[in-house]
Amino acid sequence: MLDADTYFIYGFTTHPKLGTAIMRVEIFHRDGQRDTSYTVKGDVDMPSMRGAHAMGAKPFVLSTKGHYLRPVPLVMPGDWEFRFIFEKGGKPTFRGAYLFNL
Ligand SMILES: [Cu+2]
Repeated sequence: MLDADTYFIYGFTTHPKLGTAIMRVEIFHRDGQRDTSYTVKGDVDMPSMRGAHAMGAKPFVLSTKGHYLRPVPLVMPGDWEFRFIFEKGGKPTFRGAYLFNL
């Protein structure tokens, strides 16, 4: 939940494999209305090689469908971590991390 009335869903658009995957975030109000007022940023890294693959928190691009999309280069097999930052009005309001294995 981003707040009492707002939630998000996320996931790669296709099962991630070596190469470039696309992380997708969608934000909804409880009534089902899409919310595109947030800025979503993300970064990816390997916890076992902290810093080796990080690029800094880069903004997702908002698609015409209201999907937040960010390309994620996955250059090695192993354990990865994607970190999310949700911002509203220029201020971070939520941070989260997603662990996955390649
Ligand atoms: Cu690595």
